[in-house]
Amino acid sequence: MKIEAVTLRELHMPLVHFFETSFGRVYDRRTMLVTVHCDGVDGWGECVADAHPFYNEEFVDSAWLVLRQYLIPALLGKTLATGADCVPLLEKVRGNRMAKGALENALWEAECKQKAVPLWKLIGGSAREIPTGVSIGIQDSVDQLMGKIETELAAGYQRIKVKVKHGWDVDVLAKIRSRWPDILLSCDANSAYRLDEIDHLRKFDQFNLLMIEQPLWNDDIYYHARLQKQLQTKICLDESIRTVRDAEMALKLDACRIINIKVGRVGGMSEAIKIHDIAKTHSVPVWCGGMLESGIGRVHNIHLSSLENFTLPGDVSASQRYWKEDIVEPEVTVSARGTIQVPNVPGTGYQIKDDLIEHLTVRKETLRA
Ligand code: OSB
Ligand code: MG
Repeated sequence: MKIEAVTLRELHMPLVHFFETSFGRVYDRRTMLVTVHCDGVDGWGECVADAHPFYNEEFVDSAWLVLRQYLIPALLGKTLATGADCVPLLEKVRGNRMAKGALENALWEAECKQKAVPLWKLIGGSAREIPTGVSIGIQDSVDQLMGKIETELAAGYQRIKVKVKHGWDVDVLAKIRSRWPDILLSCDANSAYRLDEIDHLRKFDQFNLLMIEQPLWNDDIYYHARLQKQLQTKICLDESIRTVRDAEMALKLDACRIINIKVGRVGGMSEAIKIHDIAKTHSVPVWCGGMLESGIGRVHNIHLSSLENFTLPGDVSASQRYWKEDIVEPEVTVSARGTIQVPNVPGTGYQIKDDLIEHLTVRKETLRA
């Protein structure tokens, strides 16, 4: 694959419903797409960085800059045998994993199209369909949240995850559990708590949660290990796991008993696969997280989730939960059993809607070799 040119795009996509986490509420998504043009084949990747550096350090504008000034120039004109071969060429740039991941995933897509194999096969997956859940943000009222949970359960989703923060946690979980005693339920704090709140966090144990996701600092592993010793509920790390070394440290310290893998957060498919593999050797299950992706990132998440240790339902839900119209066709749909089919055709199994993408694009730049 000769990398002849790379196109960057920023899209503005209004969300069907606002999404609120412990770090704030969003009504729309500023997202970034990367297209690699290689020997007549285009591969697409989505940069999952947020509009603001609140989930982690990256944001759309920083990713745009680092891609155009450093990452894309490091690849232009190069001939690579595989998508994964870009990783050492991008290594000189520290961090900026969401920016790197968009580029790497675009190259994996170009590779699977060129080789005419399904993406899941190229990455070593096996599952024909994947179990899915939903992540439900903080709402204006508990009644509104209960209504949403009802809708998602009726749609078939296998696991409900709710966002928690101070003032929206124990009482809310108690209400959910009293109405639905047996559903798979988890919560995500996005780093809202501190270690001195251990007595408060121990109250979560009464709800038989599948996990509590990222209760403490976004960059911490050690104190999560201290917390895990005092909680019955399994800790799942999201923000803290940026590399396979982070995952190894967390597993060895017993800082988490479940890992959320986001392909963008860890810098692309190669690192995501390594984290999947190391968790498997520790018998720790993983699941695929989401970042309110458009169809392009969502489709990569679906293929990634076909690896065998993705045994828990992911945050990979149907397009229509997020967008009035998604930028891929067919849109991502979920069966009444809460599963998504992994397309078994060459490439990703989804087509890009060029006209809609053009319509949603607010910024575009092509860099050529
Ligand atoms: O922590 O998993 C998270 C969305 C934005 C930033 C962080 C997170 C999330 C989600 C949404 O939980 C998952 C999704 O539905 O895409
Ligand atoms: Mg999370």
